[in-house]
Amino acid sequence: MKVIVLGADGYLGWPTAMHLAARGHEVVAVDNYYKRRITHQENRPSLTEHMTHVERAKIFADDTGHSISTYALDCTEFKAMKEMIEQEEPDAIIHYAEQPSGPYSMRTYNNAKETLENNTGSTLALAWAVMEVDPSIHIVKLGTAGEYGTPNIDIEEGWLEIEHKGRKETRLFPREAGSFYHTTKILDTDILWFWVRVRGLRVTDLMQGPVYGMLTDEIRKNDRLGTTFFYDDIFGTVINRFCAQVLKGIPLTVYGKGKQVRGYLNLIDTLQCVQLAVENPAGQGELRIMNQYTEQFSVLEIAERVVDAAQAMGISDARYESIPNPRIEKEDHYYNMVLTELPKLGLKPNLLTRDVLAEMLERLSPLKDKINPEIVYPKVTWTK
Ligand code: USQ
Repeated sequence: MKVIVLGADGYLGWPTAMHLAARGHEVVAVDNYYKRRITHQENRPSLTEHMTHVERAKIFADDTGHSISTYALDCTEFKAMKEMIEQEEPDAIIHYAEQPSGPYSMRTYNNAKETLENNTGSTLALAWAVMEVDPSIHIVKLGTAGEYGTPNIDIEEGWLEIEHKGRKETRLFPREAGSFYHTTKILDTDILWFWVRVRGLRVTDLMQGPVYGMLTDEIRKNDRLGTTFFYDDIFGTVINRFCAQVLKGIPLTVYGKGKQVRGYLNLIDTLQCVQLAVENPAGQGELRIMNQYTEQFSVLEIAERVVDAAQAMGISDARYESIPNPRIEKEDHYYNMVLTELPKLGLKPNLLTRDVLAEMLERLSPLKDKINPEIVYPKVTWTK
């Protein structure tokens, strides 16, 4: 299949581009370096050095013979997006081109506005361009499990059958996000659902939990093809942060009680899931929503696993501590996200074992001196 990856310079986008190309798909990688810009502006660069997607595509082609064509293009620019899609005639477009950080979106009015405009703007430009060029192109949007919040009922895969005053209806599962970023993802889903209903687009929305890890088949073969790794308070996600913290001798920053539960997955499972979604497209006129994670953990369970893996490697002072929670979120709650669709399509989970954590820690170890303790402790709070 021919697949365009929007946001192909990023943590998930670049590994996805290589993964699909290595498995025989024709890949077009698109990015405007927005994430690079904001992470540098905030003095929170990736711990791993990474060349641009254009440079990495050249190395990948030299190594493997699989060429990936590249564009440096702003996905909120409708005209440029439309021309690129017209030119490339893809079967599917994977949409990662979004500002993905909750803390960033909560910091200033300008950060909130930028997140809103970038995320909903790119989604609308994509939907409209697909409507004008070819509505049979399958849009695969990376959504987030954070759209659902933490309801006191099981989280179904996108839809909920409701019985009200004796009548039945199936509606989008109620959404209640925990950050302004997550709220923009709810709006993205609504934008796509509107155009599915009105113009019969073909869309898959993947409700993904926090991702961890840095190694994929392609990256293992050549370090220079590596992806980004953020451990800081704004762009880092919890498992990656804890790995960097434990190496630097910083007690792991458990926010509040640490009983917050989410569904997590390894980077290589994101690649599996996205490949399964692309190769098994949604129907025309369908908004297919799939929950995307492999294991549920509380923050405390994660902290315990990271401490255990670190101690097994001889880091004897590894420990965690509870710090005041900078976010407004439930710290002790019911959580059960249904997971049936992706396993039905063939997802084989790679779990968060001691070996997996040990490998991450070993891989990060040579970068220990580059870890800046000044950007670890959270500075953005939800309350001011
Ligand atoms: N947490 C800690 N300590 C830390 C960092 C986080 O206890 O040092 C807690 C948070 O309070 C939260 C949980 O860990 O309860 C997850 O936080 P996170 O920062 O790893 O993830 P989150 O902000 O929810 O967002 C990340 C990605 C986002 C993606 C989302 C999936 O940044 O792009 O959409 O994971 S989900 O969380 O399912 O919405």
